[in-house]
Amino acid sequence: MSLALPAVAALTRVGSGMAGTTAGQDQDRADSPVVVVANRLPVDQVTEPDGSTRWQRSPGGLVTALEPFVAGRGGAWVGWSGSAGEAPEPFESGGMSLIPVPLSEEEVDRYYEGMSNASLWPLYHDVVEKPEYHRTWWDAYVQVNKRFADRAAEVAAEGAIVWVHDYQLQLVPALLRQQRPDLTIGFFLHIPFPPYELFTQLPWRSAIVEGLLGADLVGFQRPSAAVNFVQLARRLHDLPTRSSTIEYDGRTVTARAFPISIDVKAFEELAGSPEVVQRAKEIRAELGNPEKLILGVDRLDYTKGITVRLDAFQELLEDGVVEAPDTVMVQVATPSRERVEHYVHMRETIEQQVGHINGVHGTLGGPAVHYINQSVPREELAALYRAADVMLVTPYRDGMNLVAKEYVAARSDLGGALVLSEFAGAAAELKQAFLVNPHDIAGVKNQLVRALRLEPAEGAKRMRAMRRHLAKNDLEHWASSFFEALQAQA
Ligand code: ADQ
Repeated sequence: MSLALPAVAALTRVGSGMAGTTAGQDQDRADSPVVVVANRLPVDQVTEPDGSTRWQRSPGGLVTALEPFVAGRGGAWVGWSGSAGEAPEPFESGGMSLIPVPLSEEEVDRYYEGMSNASLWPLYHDVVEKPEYHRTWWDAYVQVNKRFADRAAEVAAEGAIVWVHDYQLQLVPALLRQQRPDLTIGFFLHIPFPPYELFTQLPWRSAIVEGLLGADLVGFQRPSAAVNFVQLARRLHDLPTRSSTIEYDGRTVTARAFPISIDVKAFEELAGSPEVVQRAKEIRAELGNPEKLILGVDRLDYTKGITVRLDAFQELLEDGVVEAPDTVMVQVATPSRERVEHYVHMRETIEQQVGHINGVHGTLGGPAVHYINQSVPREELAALYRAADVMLVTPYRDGMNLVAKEYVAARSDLGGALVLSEFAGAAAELKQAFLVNPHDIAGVKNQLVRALRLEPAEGAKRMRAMRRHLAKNDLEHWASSFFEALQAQA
């Protein structure tokens, strides 16, 4: 990577001063020239068989993307460890200073599961489920955002670049700027940003907009989300705006799209390895060598439209257009947010639907839908992508959807077909997919049938075009273009 980030002047001090609760500015300021602020640290705590614990790098793509910009530059990452209670002392890992932020049990309930995942998440995803608004949740959100901002203010060097991530931390940019006007602050929203008409139902709408306006650069997944934000600043706060800038408090805030991606090369290599290709064959054999294999892979979330694809498949079975076990579906759904009520209900609905389809259309030892409510290793995921004839990605609304990109990256054999919701950010890029409106069940069925009957030559043409786009727009491109744009604001 050829970025001219601020030179690393000194090693980061990670000491008791930083672990303290006071901002400790000036005499106690640490000196990280680059600071990432995200809800979670880039490591997970694992417990060994002997009961001892250690930190392990999280498997997520975000860590891979940001590490080169943070590690080795004396950079720091501020985040929650994932467990309620006291936070561990700051520590070094992978060349970064990790600065844990504590969350109490009550804050996990109110800030994380409440305000973040039961208010903001559904509101920002087109109100697919009804958001709940509670003042106690909001108070906790403000309190926790303040804590994250305080930590970042403590570790950032004079004139440092700070990159804040996602909907859990939308107040951090302004709270940080209040303490540290010398910083260049970027914010990236991984999920959609709703239009004015939806956003304004939020009782604390002004505070959120002001929180985000604390940043110099606000990044979104899609251009339309950036437009929504600029419009909101104009209509709600009467601020002067241009197409992608907002004048606020004597500064110019830029709002732009930076579509996130995956480590395309790494995924392609994994999926093309002899072991994974062999495993793909085994998977098909284990499923009884069906003629057609349809695949869904998601975090178990109501935004992902898992019931849409089950409905479409069920109707095609009922119509006699497809037959099990010649055509089978595999749905892998990682358990997620299991303490939030909407998620408990959704899981029951999906399990009932799978049971119904298999009861009516399955045979002994030959179900029509294979449902796996587990997280699967990357190798197995890659093998599933290689084995699938049709990948069904049908979210009602999704910031990007990395599964769609992983599927395309995995298909270096140019096989397979992607059915993709037009409401996923990925649809703006993967234009050769079979695009669907997940609210239109007849349309989903039609496109699914087209994808199942796709001629190999036509499929290869579509796949090649999508792969060409991805090769140029990978995760490194995303991270470096955001950092470059942020530096230009400095
Ligand atoms: P998510 O909503 O979590 O991310 P997504 O982009 O699809 O959604 O990423 C999910 C990741 O989890 C993928 O890398 C996928 O491989 C993995 N995964 C899913 N199911 C799995 C399983 N059963 N086993 C193992 N791995 C599994 C949020 C936003 C998205 C946005 C990303 C990144 O909601 O819109 O694309 O952040 O910005």
